[in-house]
Amino acid sequence: MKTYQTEKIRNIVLLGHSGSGKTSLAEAMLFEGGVITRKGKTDQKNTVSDFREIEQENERSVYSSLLYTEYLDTKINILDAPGADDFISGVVSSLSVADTAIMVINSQNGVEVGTEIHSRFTDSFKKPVVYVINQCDHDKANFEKAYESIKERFGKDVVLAQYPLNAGPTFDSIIDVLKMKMYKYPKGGGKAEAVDIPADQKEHAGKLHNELIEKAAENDEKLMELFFEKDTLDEDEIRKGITSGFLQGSISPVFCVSAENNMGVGSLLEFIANVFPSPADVGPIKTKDGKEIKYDPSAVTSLFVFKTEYESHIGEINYFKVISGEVNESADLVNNNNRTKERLSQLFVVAGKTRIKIPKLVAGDIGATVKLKNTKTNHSLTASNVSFEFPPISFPEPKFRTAIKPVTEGDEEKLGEALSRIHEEDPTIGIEYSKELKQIIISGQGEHHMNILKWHLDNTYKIGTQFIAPKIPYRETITKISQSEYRHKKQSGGAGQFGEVHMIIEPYFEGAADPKTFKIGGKDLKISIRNKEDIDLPWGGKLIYNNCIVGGSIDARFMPAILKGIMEKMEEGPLTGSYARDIKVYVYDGKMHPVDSNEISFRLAGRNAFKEAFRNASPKILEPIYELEVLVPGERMGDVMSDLQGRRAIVMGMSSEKGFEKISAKVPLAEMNKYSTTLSSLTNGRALYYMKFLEYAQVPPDVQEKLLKAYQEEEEEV
Ligand SMILES: Nc1nc2c(ncn2[C@@H]2O[C@H](COP(=O)(O)OP(=O)(O)OP(=O)(O)O)[C@@H](O)[C@H]2O)c(=O)[nH]1
Ligand SMILES: [Mg+2]
Repeated sequence: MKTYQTEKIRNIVLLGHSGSGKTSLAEAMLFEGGVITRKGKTDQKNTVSDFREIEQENERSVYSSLLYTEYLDTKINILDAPGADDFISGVVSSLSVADTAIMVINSQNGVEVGTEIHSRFTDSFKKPVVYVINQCDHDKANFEKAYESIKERFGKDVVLAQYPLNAGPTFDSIIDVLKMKMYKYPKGGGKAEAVDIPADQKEHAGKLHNELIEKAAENDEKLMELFFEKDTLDEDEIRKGITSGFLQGSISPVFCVSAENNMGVGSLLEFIANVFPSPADVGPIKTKDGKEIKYDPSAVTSLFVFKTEYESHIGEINYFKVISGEVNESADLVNNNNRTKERLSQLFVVAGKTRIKIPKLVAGDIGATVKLKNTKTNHSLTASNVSFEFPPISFPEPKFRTAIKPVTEGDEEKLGEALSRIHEEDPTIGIEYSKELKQIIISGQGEHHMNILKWHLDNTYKIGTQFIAPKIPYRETITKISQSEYRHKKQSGGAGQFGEVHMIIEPYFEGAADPKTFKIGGKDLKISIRNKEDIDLPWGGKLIYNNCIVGGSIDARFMPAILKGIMEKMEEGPLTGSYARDIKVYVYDGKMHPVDSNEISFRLAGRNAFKEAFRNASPKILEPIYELEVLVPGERMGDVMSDLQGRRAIVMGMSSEKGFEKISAKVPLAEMNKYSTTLSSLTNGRALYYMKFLEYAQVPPDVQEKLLKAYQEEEEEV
């Protein structure tokens, strides 16, 4: 293949609800461009894009695929994203490098929940969107209804560029209101014959033509003047107006196709080549430190890796977009994220699993390379005379968690390696080896997502695993002041041990002043703080350690040992063995022995004094609370609300947003096990939700009771 120049490159991402026909459209685009000579089908497991075993087994896309086609001397890089919500990772990484999004709409259903989800991402990435109503050949096709749903949901910038004359099983003609022609397709699709618009459609087509002109003119002052002058615009002027509209995000044309029968695909490709912005048209990319890098082939070389995938026999394949300059085969670049040198010994243009070697890729193009040593998703590589980094893609937070363990003991290390690879390929999967919970916690977008992960462990990595209920990272704290004195003394044989510690503990609140006196046993106890250590605990919250020793009752050199003892108990709280937090400790008195006092003695005295004080300070268990946002179709609101009430949720607000009712709530993590599965079944998969850690809060008394009991039973078993 030849090297395409920046102006001759288009980068598109295919988005839309699962089953709308993205993979089929990609297949037709490759066929029309002559990249393939036979068109595959998803359900026959032979498309270029769904080449992975798991995709063929499921008959749907799971990961995004990079493909390309060539049309009108233009190279079109196509990223075919998966539609199912669980596989959002492929949508996000693809959008980070695409310059325009094509939202595929199923003509039977119009806007669906997948359309909604993906449009949230096109909004946040600020990418222009074109709507393609697919399956116009389907016997349940309803173009008008689908178009109305787009118009209703996405509003004023939506404008028709085409419409089908006879959507349904006899579909063969498209009226193009840009060119004011009708395209009549032969049976089996392919190259259309351009004919005059039939007389009975002329008026309707003419009206739509004017609407398109007005919308196109809106985006360019000069075009607007021209339009007022001649009361119309020619084809090229309309195209120019639409390109400007794309760049300003103020126009979204609508097309119609049948991907399956290959009708309308050629004219869509023509529009992509002629009207979609090239990387040269789009604004610069900002580096992490705010420097602007244009898609300029004559500038210094830089590229951004947006996806890493493993393939057996080959290893890691890194997919990248050239941001500036040119990348040549054998280029020596520097990975600026870890300052290591990388040689790009081979460059590829990619169509699914087919990789074609190419000597050079220029700014704006997308390709792949293999055998890099230390490079992964989100890394930036540049020529060695510069050292900037592009901001990483921010992937959505996981919202489904489970614990996993190998079936065979001893497979832990193998499992660890496999999981970290899986995370590299799909950054929306989180992996945490929790020392606290003594579990491997994996998290992702939903139950289906986790099942796909398990499939990989079974089939790709051949590691038998088992999902188990994930434990909750509880915390412990105290709710009132308490005092304790503890003497550690050991005198049997050899050197003795002696240490005595008196302490007061009280709950920590941000900004609260330190008291000067405490009432202990009916008496006022004066204290003065001689040294304060303000410790941010690694598991969240604070420990404030105050040395209030007067008159040298404990040597300053023993104070760190006492703290060590306290920390041991903070790490394994007295109630349930969970981490403790938000406590102030005042060590105000004690005793030493001239010979027997040493560090161990004071560590043990500190630890036990703290344990005793903790027990008497009305200790409480804290649980993680998450902020939850649920978007529900109005008619399912009642069911979703009553389910939330059963989960101890506190509803903070309700509002309407873009066709959904939005519920904001605070909810304990402990009650959210498998929420995505429940929500999906309550709403037929039509709801969305997001959750984020918010804070720790005290559990209600009945829950505390249950947790204490469960911990005691667990301890007795050991
Ligand atoms: N009749 C008809 N069926 C179509 C058309 N396009 C796709 N299909 C069918 O719709 C089903 C789903 O198509 P895909 O292309 O796999 O859909 P997708 O959008 O890639 O789905 P995900 O990968 O799950 O996001 C397949 O059975 C296709 O054969 C079309 O134009 N007409
Ligand atoms: Mg697909």
